[in-house]
Amino acid sequence: MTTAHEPQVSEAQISVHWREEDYYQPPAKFIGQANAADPEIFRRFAEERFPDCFKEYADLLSWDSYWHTTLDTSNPPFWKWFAGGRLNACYNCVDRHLAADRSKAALIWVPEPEAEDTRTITYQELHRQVNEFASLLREFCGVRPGDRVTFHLPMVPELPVAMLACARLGVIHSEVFGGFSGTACGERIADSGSRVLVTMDGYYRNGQLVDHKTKADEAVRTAAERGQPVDSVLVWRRHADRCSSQAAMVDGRDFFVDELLTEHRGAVVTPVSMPSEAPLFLMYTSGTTARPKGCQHSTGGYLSYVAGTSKYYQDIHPEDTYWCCADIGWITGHSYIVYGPLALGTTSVIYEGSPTHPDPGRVWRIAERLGVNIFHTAPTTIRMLRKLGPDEPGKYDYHLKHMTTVGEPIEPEVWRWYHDVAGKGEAVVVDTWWQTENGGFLGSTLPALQPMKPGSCGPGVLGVYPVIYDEDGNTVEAGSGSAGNICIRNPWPGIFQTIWGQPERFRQIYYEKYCRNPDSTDWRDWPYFAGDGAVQAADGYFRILGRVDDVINVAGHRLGTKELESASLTVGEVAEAAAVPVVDELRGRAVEMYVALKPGLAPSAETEHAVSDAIEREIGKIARPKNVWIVSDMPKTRSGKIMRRVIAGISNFADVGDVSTLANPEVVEEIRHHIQSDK
Ligand code: 6R9
Repeated sequence: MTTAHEPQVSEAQISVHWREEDYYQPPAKFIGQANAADPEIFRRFAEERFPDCFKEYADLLSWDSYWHTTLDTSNPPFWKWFAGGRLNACYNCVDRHLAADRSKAALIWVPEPEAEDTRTITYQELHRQVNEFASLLREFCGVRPGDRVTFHLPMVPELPVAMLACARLGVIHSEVFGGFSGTACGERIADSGSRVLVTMDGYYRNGQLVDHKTKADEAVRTAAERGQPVDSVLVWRRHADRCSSQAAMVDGRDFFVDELLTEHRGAVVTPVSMPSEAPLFLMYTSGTTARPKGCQHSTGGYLSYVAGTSKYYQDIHPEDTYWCCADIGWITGHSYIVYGPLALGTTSVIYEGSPTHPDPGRVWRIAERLGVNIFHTAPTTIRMLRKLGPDEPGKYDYHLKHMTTVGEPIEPEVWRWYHDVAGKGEAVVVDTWWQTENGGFLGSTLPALQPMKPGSCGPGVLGVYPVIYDEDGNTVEAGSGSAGNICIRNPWPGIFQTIWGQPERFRQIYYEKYCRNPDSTDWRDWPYFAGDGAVQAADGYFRILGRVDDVINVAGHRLGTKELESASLTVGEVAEAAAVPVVDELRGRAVEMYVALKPGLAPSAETEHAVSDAIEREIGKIARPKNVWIVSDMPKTRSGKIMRRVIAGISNFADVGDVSTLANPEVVEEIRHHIQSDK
C-alpha cells in the first residue's frame, strides 16, 4: 500500500500574493527605552566580526568555565558553539536570579477555567519546585546526564518545572505537544529512547475536561511496540476528583507525582555543569517522511541565542511582564516562554485554554489584569481574535510596548488590525521568521532601529545572513521580484545540532542541496536550506511564502504530508491518499485529503469520517482535515506518481498547469467537477 509521489506541491506555490506595504516607524517612547537603540549595534554584528560577534550573547549567561573556541567548524555541518565552555541552563534561568530577585514572579500562570486562581511562582518558589522534581527524577527514576525524558504535558507550570529539572541534571527533555495523540507521543518516546514519561491526569480546554492520562497508556503501548519500554509514568494530579486516572494507574509503572514528592521536600540538587555542546532538549517536527525529526538543541549555543534575541528583538527588560501566548509544546514556547525570558530574569506569563474561550476578550482581560507590556502570538490567533472580537481590545485598559507575530505569514490587513487595534497604535510589531530547527529568530526587524513593513518579516537578524537561491544555487537578487529558496549563509548559535539518531538525514535535508564542497571545513561552503520559499524586496526585507517541501503549516503547526497519508492508509477501505494544502481564512492553511478506495468499494460518509478519525488518532486533533474527498482515481504520471500539484490546484481553484502528459487526464475534470460543485 505504498503511494508514489510527485514531490513538489508546496505551500509557497499556492501562496497568496499581496502588495508591498508602506513602512511603519517605531514610536519614540519605545525607542527611548529599547535595549538596542544605537545603530552602532550593526557594527558590532557586522559580517567581518562573525563568529565572535556572538560572544555578546554568550556573555549574557553565567559560565562555569569559559569556552576556548567560539565556533568549531572541524566537522561540518555539525557546528560546535562556544566549544570548551561549561554551564548549566537551569542555573542560568533560576539560581542566578535568586540573589537579587528571590521574591520576583518568574512565572504567572492563568489557568482554565479562568475562575481558578492565577498562580504566581517566584524565582525562589521555582527554585524549590525544580530542585524537588530534579531530586525525584534522579533518585526515583534513576536518570543520569544524557538520558532522555519525554513529557506529554499541557500548558501548566509543571512543564517548565520539569524542563528546568532535567536541565539541572543534564538530562535531555523532549516535550510532545499536549494536543498530540498518545500514538504520536509513543512514536517520539521510542525515537528518543526515553524510559520515563511525565504526564498529567487531565486539563480543561474550551470548557471541556480532557482526560489526558489515557493518552499515556496509548503512548506506552506504542513505544513498546516499537521496542522501547517505559519504566515509569509520572502523573501530575490536578483534577483527581474528575479524571479516571485514579482507576487506570498501572501498578509499578504509574506514579502520582504529589505522592512521590513527599520524599523529596526541601531537596537541593547541585546543577550539573555541562559542556556547551551537550544536548539540552529534543523538539520533534514533521518532515518529508512519516518518521518525525527530533531536532537536537545544544546547551550553550541555544541558551545564548535565545537570551540574546529575547533581549534585542523582544526587548525584554527584567521589569517587564512578558506574555508569549504560544504553547510550550512548540519551539516558540521553549525559546520564548521558558528559556529566553527566564535567562534574562523577567516575568513570563503562561496561560492555559484557548484565546477566545469563554469569550474573545479573554486575552485582553489577562493583559489588563496582569499588566502585560510585551505580547507575542501567531497570525492564526490574531485572525481569530480579529474575527470574533474586533472591538474587544478597546474595552480593556492595557498598554503594550511590543508585539510579536510568529509561525506563519501574516496578511497586511491582519497585521494592521494587530498594530492599530490590538496594540492601540502604541507598540512596535516584530514579525519573526524562524523554525523548530533554528532555536530562535532568523528574520525580523530590530524594533527601535528598523521600520516595520506589514507582511514582511524584515531582514536577517543580527549576525544571520539569509540569501535566496534558485534551484541551481544562483543568488536571486533583492528587488528582482523572483521567488526562490531562502537559505542562511552562516551558522548561528541557536542552530540545532543534528536530527536525533539520524545525522545523515540532517546533513542531507538541510545542507546537501546547496553545499559547495563537502570536504570543506569552511562554513561559507555550507549554506543552511530552510525549506521555505521567499522573495526579497529591494530594501532587503524578506517575505516568506511558505514551505517548499512536503510540509503543511496549519495554524502554525507543521504537519508532514506523509504522516497524514500514512494515517489515512490505516483505514481499511483506502487504497491511495494524497494530502494537499488549501488556503484557509483563519488558519492560514488547512489540509485537504484526497483518497481513492480499493476496487469495488463505494464512497460513503462513514469512510470520510474514518479517515478524519484515523488522522486524529495517529497525529492529533489539530491535524483533522478540512475536507476528505473520495475520488475515483488520482491524477497520475505515466510512471504512476500521484500529481499532488494538480490536486492542490483543483482544491485551491487555481490553474493546474499542463495535464496532457498524465496517464489519466480525464480524471482532472472529474475531480474538479466533484470538488468545486461541493465547495
Ligand atoms: C517558529 C516556528 C516553521 C515554519 C517555517 C515557515 C513558517 C514561521 C514565520 C513563518 C512566515 C513568519 N513561519 N514563522 N512564515 N512568517 N514570521 O514557527 O517554527 O513550527 O518549526 O514552523 O513556519 O514556513 O518554515 P515551526
